[in-house]
Amino acid sequence: MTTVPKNADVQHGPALAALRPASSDTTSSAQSRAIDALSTVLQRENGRPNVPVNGHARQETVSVVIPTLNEEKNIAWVLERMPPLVNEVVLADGHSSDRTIEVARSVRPDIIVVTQRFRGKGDAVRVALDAATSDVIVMIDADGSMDPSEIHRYVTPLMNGYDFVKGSRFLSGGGSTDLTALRKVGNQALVRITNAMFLVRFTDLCYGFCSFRRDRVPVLALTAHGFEIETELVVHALKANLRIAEVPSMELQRRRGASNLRTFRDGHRVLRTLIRERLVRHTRPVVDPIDQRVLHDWRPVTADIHPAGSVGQPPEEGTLS
Ligand SMILES: Nc1nc2c(ncn2[C@@H]2O[C@H](COP(=O)(O)OP(=O)(O)OP(=O)(O)O)[C@@H](O)[C@H]2O)c(=O)[nH]1
Ligand SMILES: [Mg+2]
Repeated sequence: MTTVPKNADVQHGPALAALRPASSDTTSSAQSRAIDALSTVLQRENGRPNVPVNGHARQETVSVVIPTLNEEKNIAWVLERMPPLVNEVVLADGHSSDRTIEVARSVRPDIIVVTQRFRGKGDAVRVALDAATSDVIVMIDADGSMDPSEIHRYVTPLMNGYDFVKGSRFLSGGGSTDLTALRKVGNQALVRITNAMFLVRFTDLCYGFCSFRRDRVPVLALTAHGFEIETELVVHALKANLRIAEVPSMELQRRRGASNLRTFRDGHRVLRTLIRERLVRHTRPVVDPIDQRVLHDWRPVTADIHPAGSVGQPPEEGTLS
């Protein structure tokens, strides 16, 4: 049985940090390869294989969640590149009018397909999270702009003490061949606003490649319907005091088909989310205020408990206790 070196993050943490320059816009494939190599070592030493639970070794499992809206030309590329560490794929479809689901099932027959209730990427993600069953969730787009071969970067930090991992196109080793000048400026402005509002130092914001432990989903308390889900995930992770890591990621151009994002409409939704989140202190109210009238309408307590005097009395003879 492989033993788990408890201090592996201490051993390798400085090495990872040394590979990561303080801030940079440049792309360095050498550094990216070095981070990947180190991730592989971490994975082998104290990653997924053996996590002791109650004295027994247990394998951690990984679900990949993919929102899709008319991605029949791209979904096969994504599914074919799933690394072996992925146990489960959940596809959350937005009532695609093309053959997205058919193609997905033909490439990966064990895929779990759920159909979202309403509209928008956020709604789809929330439905997919209800269906996922693994310990770790990785969220990835279906248009081929995010490379599944990077998934291990999102899983390794979770095995080393982090709760939430977000991809960044602006860390050394990351980059984008997809961002237009307008979107780049808009994203950077939103990053700066987020950093100023929440006193953090993120390098990226509007990017949906991320991962987290499934047992953290309740504290993430997601409500977003559209593309602002990515912002809500990050801000709620911050407010819930989760330990957050950023890893470099290379964004590619969507392979085929049209984007669903509208720069100004969705940028505005992200900004509104940030302002609302800054004004509301907690992700969820610590105390639920219950109105007296509501209390009056609820099932009376006497329906559920023994009548006074019956508690502790022995059952009558001949009755089953
Ligand atoms: N289920 C579902 N998926 C959606 C919806 N809108 C977008 N998606 C998916 O969410 C992912 C991201 O959407 P994109 O349209 O690529 O948006 P984007 O990546 O921000 O924009 P581009 O960079 O232009 O591609 C893709 O996998 C889409 O298929 C939706 O309403 N429902
Ligand atoms: Mg895209």
